[in-house]
Amino acid sequence: MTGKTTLFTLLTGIEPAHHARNEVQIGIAKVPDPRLDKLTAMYNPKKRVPATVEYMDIAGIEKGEAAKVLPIDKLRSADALAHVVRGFVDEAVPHSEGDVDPARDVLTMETEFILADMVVVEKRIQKLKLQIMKVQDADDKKELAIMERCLEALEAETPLRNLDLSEDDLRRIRGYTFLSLKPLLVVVNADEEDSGKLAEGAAAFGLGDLEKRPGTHVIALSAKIEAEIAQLEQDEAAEFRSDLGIGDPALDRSIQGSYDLLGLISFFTVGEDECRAWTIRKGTVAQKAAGVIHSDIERGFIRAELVAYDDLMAAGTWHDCRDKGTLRLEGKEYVFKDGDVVNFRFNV
Ligand SMILES: Nc1nc2c(ncn2[C@@H]2O[C@H](COP(=O)(O)OP(=O)(O)OP(=O)(O)O)[C@@H](O)[C@H]2O)c(=O)[nH]1
Ligand SMILES: [Mg+2]
Repeated sequence: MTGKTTLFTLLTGIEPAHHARNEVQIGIAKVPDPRLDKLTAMYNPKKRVPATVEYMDIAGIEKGEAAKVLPIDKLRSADALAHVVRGFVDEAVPHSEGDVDPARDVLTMETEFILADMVVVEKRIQKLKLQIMKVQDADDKKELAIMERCLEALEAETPLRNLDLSEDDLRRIRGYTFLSLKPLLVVVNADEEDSGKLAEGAAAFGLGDLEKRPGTHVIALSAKIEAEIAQLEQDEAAEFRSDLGIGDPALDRSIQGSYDLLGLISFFTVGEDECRAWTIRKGTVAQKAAGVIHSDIERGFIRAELVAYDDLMAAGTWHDCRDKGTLRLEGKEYVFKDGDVVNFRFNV
């Protein structure tokens, strides 16, 4: 027990149901975004709609029993994994390894993911070899080469996300939903006593090296303290934080960390009815971004009328952006940037 459900409840507001140990709980967290707060203050809309991230809460495993209880299929369906590791000492809460050692526990879980991936890779390699003996197919050969690279990495206990795979390689193996390829958020659930170390982050908990790996992000927090803070009014909470020397809200950082790891960015729509953050992947072009709002807007796309968030703040109003020339008209191939404030022109 590391505090996964405690954290899940804090992030999503869903109280721990009395579900069976193997059942998976799903919940939605609102992505905190100070920019949306500013836009809401500017437009005073009837509705404020933040971006969201969906979390799944699963039961923890004991060492070596992963295949028995880890719901691998559920994990495979996720876009990223969050591993909550035990950093707090509490005799009353059982720990599968007996003592507290975040670095060891991260490795234990990683080994489970690597073993699960290895099974899939080995099967696939066998099948590909047989197929290639029958028919010399270029795509099969390419996939075999990638799979062999993957196997070599896994045998060296290296997670697949550490490999420098090309876009084309990734496309070819996407369907296998490898666990060790998924972006990983490690959350150290630290002891209340260590609140002074939280601001230092990963290094203070022996996870400094992990933080440097590709697709990996480490956050340290105390679920217990966060649960106490969640009961407080905003002013009190801020005071409590500064007394304990804890920086910005850890839950906000967890959600933002998830969002970044997933390669997601936000664009905004604004107006008197609604100010809203919309979620797209980095690299999404204007016409596709329009489709996130409605398929009609994508189909009938004419232009995106937009301004960068900072420019809108600097100018003060949409109208002033037009005067200053920071308001632009972009076509369907324009690549959206994080924080673009947009009004789509479309025709259906
Ligand atoms: N002292 C202390 N106790 C905590 C902390 N976080 C969670 N707990 C306690 O640890 C116990 C287990 O917490 P859960 O959140 O249910 O742990 P879990 O990881 O979901 O456990 P499993 O689902 O069984 O794997 C509860 O009694 C919590 O109150 C913490 O930061 N400090
Ligand atoms: Mg739980």
